[in-house]
Amino acid sequence: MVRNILVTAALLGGTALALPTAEQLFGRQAAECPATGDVPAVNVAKLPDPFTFASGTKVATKADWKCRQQEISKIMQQYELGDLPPPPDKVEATLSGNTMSVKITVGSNTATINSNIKKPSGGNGPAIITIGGSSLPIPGTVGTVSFGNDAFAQQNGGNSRGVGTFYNLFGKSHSAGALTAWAWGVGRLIDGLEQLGAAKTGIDPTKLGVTGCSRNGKGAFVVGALNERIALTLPQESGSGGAACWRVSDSQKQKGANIQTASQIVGENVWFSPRFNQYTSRTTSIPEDHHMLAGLVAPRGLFVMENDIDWLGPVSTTACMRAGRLIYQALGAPEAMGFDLTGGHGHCQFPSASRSNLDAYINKYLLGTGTPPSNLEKGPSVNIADWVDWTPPTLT
Ligand code: MCU
Repeated sequence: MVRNILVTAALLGGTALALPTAEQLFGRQAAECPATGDVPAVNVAKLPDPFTFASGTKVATKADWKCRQQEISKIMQQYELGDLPPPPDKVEATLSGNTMSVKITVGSNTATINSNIKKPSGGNGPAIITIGGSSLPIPGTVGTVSFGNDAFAQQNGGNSRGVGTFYNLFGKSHSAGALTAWAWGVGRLIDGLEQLGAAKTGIDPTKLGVTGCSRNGKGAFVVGALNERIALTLPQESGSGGAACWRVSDSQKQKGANIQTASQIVGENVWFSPRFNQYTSRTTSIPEDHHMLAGLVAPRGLFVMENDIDWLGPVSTTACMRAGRLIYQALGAPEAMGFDLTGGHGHCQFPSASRSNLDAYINKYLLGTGTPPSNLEKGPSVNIADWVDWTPPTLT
């Protein structure tokens, strides 16, 4: 693999090559963590403990957490997301006007993705990658980079499984669901931005955010979780499959709520891997839940926006993301994750009441000014003891 050669050359102190990218460094770090094979199913009614490895070893340090994150990522891929492939053999990016074209080579297959770029007004500044567009009030000082997720992996009901650019590269029966496919595709857009550089694109590839709403909000969350190079993840009204936890949604459904559950979601669309199907009627057997999706983003910036719509699971998203914030607290970064559930507006219509909170996250993690409030949570009241029976450590 090209990547390994580059990493090896960099380790040997080769000067002819550019410094390794964040992804290459991350790959090197992976070698320092214990290898994770498949993790067996469990019987855990509450949200599984993020701070205990599958082996039973406790997470005590921030370095342990980096390894546990890699394990959690693998477990999520094993149970629901499908496999995230390694980086491709080759990426060749070009820029013509506002269009960035990224040609991707995987073995003998090639594909090109096109992205519309809007430069930040100040030049050489941050940008937000938009998954299928965005209704957020993105300030002019922050650019945008479009990702055409529908073409990359279709999300058009059960018959769209395996359709799109990702599956042209990896084969129709690849295990990745659409969310994972998009995460891989966004990784290639970031490769393209790194390769072209800020002088050409006007975008600093170390200051990237990602957003999307509803089904594309699930996408934004998974894109942020699986791409270390994203500084700020902004999922909007992602609901079930995003900010909601499968277990909490099942319990709310049993109490009579009209809420989307794992059993429903796998019949509606192809967001998840076919591997997930066997677990949706017994979500308590899954050794992860979506508080750990937030945990994969931690301690990078994460601002989760939700709406008061039953189908999205207001209690589920609030409880799930509170459990996620316990991970941020354990890492000593309580300001880096905020949760804002504001109702009284149409689905995916950003409410002005959330503006100051959104701005605080954009300012800190993309523009480098100010600090968001610590432990930001706005939502219905939940009793977290119903869902969490582990005690977060203080990671040193
Ligand atoms: C909240 O996202 C989805 C939801 O999961 C689906 O059940 C529903 O069909 O569509 C929502 C959506 O994407 O709305 C635009």
